[in-house]
Amino acid sequence: MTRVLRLDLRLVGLPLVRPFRTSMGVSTRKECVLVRVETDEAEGWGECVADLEPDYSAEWNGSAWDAITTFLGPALLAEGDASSASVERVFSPWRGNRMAKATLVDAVLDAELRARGESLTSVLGGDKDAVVCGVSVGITDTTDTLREQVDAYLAEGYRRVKLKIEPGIDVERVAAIRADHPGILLSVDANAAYSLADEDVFRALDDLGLLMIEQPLHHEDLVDHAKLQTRISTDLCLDESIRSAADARAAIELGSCRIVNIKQGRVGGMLEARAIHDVCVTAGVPVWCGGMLETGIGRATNLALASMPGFTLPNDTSASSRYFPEDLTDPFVLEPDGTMRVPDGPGIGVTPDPARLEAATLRRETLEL
Ligand code: SMG
Ligand code: MG
Repeated sequence: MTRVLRLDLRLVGLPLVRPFRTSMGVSTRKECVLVRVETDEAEGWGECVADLEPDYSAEWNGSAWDAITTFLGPALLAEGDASSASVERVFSPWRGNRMAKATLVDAVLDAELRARGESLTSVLGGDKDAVVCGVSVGITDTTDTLREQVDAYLAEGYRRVKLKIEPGIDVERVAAIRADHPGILLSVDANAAYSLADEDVFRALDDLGLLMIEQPLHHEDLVDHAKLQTRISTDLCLDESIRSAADARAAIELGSCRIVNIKQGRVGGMLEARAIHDVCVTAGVPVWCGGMLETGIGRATNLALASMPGFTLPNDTSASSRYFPEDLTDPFVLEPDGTMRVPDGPGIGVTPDPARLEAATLRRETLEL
């Protein structure tokens, strides 16, 4: 029996080292909700992957804050046995709000594992102590700027480059990078910016030897993705369209993708992420861990996820220095071989630096029993 005694919410803000432009717009800073849960046994941390605006998903920082303070947090405090075994049931009366739910699921799981002295990676059955890292490169003003950024990331050791694309800034750019680096693992991510009418773009991309094309079509679509997958040979990967293990099953059965990007924060937390992993492994579909520009808290959680056996492709788990002048935790670094070590301390294995956390805090609220 574990009781949750207290939830400390913070909205934190950090500058990004450089603007990150995608087909959805430009991010110049990171803001996210962090929750510290205190149980009668330990503390645990969870980071929400919602952003400043509801663009990547319908959730945003304001909705996540409200969902946690109005519904999810009070329900957790009222629950006699708030453990990873019960938390999904506690949240089941409310639909959606998966990013908000993930924050608390992950925090409760972290506290539970810290109390038991077990690491998240060991409990998930992780089979690697370091994971292979890729980097996601935003849309730039010019092809030369993109070239410079890609060259610098490759020099750091990243083992896969993912280029953000949008209609009009796609084939030519990607072809230029492919010409510069014929042998690298290269992929693209459209964040749902295209439709089936753009078949010419996909046919041209199909000739560039890409590892995958990520979320080319509408975020709620599975059927058109299945049609597109029959028309090109490059593997499609779904990100936004996969919100649950049920979505993953549907996408795989329909043939909408051959690869799945798992973001635990998008799907309601680590338990649902594990369920998606299991669906994909059973179906022989490779998975990898996506990123939401997380601080060190979310990064540690993601690294544990990416240590699971089905994660066989490079992950969007880049170094702290790729995102922030200064992270909230000790910085995560890229090893010279392009891997990152999976924390193996109790729980997610990291906590925020108190002074840096304080300096980054924009808003706070405490919920107590
Ligand atoms: O965390 O390295 C990261 C960012 C990876 O490209 C990335 N994320 O669609 O996969 C994606 C995007 C979502 C965030 S865009 C603000
Ligand atoms: Mg994506």
